[in-house]
Amino acid sequence: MSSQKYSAEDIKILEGLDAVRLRPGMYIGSTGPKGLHHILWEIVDNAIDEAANGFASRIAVKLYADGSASVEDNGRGIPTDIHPKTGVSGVEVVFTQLHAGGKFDEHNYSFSGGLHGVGASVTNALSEWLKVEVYRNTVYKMAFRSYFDEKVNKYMCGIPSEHLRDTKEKTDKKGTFVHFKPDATVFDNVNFNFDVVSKRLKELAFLNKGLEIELCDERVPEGKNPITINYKYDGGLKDFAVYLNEGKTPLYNEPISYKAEKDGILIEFAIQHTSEFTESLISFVNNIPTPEGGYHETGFRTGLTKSFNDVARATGALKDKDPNLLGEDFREGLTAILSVKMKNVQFEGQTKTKLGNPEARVPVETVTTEGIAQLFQDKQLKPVFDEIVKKAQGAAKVRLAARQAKELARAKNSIENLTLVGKLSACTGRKPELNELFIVEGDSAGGTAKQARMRQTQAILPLRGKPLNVEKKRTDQVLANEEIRTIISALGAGYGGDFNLEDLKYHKVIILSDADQDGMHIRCILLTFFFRYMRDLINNGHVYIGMPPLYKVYKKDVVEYAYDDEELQKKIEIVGKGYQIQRYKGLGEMSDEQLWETTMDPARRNLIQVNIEDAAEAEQMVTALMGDRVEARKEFLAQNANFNKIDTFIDKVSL
Ligand code: 28F
Repeated sequence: MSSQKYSAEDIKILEGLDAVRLRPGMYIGSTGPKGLHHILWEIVDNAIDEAANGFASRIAVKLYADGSASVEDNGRGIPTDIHPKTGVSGVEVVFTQLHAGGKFDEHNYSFSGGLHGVGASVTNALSEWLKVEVYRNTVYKMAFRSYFDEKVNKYMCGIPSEHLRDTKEKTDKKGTFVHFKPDATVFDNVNFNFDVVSKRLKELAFLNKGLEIELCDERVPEGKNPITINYKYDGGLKDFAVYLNEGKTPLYNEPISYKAEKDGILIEFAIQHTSEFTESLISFVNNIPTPEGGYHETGFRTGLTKSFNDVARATGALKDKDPNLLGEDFREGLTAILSVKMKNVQFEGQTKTKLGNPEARVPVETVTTEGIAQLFQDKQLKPVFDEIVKKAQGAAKVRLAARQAKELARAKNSIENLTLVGKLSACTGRKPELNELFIVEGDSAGGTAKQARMRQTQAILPLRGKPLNVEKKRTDQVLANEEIRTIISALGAGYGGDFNLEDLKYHKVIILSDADQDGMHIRCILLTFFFRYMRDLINNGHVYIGMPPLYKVYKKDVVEYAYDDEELQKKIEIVGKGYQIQRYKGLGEMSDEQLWETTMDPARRNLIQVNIEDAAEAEQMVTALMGDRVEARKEFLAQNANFNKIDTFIDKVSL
């Protein structure tokens, strides 16, 4: 691909930038935080492409105090020559023509491109201004801006304000620098979120072995130094696996990895088993996370099962007469990262994060099988494969024992189920789409909620004590827990591999717990449980966190509620002189009327929808909070000392 002549001529011109400003959602999904970050990713993606093609080794991202952001790479620099047909420079084409950059060109072998894959021009269209510098012996500069033109009564966007010129200023640098300020009239909020940006850059550094990515945040209080972080992982996906397994106990020291191309698809994976019982597979297509899975994951799982069984037979752990082990046996405690790069990707699913290309399955399966077989040839890896097989045989043993126990208990079980559901105050309505299940902390709050609820559509399930921390438990132990079984039977849709959304009896599952440490813990345990055993419930947006108010501000018959400290100040002003404040320490302190008004009434309540798009992060949080490593938990809690911060678990994953 490097031998290919590739200049301004190759760019295809399709549409003007007005269309983007007219309908931002069509190009960047939304004008919320996701869309805002999307226009940064478009620029970062181009720099990543340049690096992935072998021309750049370093990318620097900077967030400025004025709300602008810049990205710089040390690649070849966007072509500055003039496009013969249009008479404008390559730089101008890249930033003013939609679909520029050759991404949609057949012969240009580029894998990059996000959900919308529309390129840097979209960033320009949605920016107040955008400046480009190209370093090729001398410094070239160009600038664009967006403004309302009163003469034509029209918003002009991404208009060249300084045409590309060679400043003749000498430079040793090579590459491209792009600096832009998101248009505040387009986005709901123009603050880049440090956590979101740093997390994604770190992920990109893992996915692009050896690439150095620097993040500098200058938005610090006066007198403070900017925050600078450097990411560079010479181990690539292996380092990613080690990172994901922080706080867990690996079964072998170094992850194993493999990379190959098959039928035009580039496939790379790294795996490392731990002493945990759950599986965590994190997959990517063209550097984009695919938490909903898809054909690449299917191929990968099948490939692992096949090749590990071959390994088990080759080592003699499985005899001719023995049946194969199951995929789930080999995946117990497995942390795996799968990265696939291919053309013409189609994303499907609820959050468009599922790979819908069936042609990806077989090549991934083949490469996985070949990869494991080849790694197995390496005699030094013998102890690694022995551990993997041993772990899988242990899992199979438990699986068989659990099945026996289940069969024995079945008769008894069906009777028990009846009494379990007895704790539930069901609703009378028969339409699951309208029905809501409130899982309420404590019997007393549960009682209040029963008084407060709308019988037709709202069911109440009080939880006595804490449900089991499911993170470290095997399925049979989890199912032995009464609180957990109550939840499973109340929802009516099964669990684990048998979970079936179609049987779900409540389309909103609302966790209602106190705003204190205990409440946070219960919330975490429940989310972990749903994450592990009913992930589709979360993926399809059925899980919510109810938000009871923290304060009541009142005077005679004026009553206002505040859900956080900031709001409290506003409410105090509304109520005015002579106000009184009640701080709610728990749900139990509210009357049924108050609970209804503030927390349960669909017209007035605040609900946070839990939307786990980011399995990697949830995985980490869950491990830190729920795992048995006290140190990791302490560290996490120290960093998130304010218990309200646990909402980052929800905020972050729903951004
Ligand atoms: C800060 C963001 O955008 N880096 C980029 C290049 C390099 C080339 C290129 C980009 C040419 C004809 C489109 C250079 N030399 N960082 C970036 N680095 N785009 S974007 O070419 C764009 C194509 O149509 C480049 C030779 N070939 C390509």
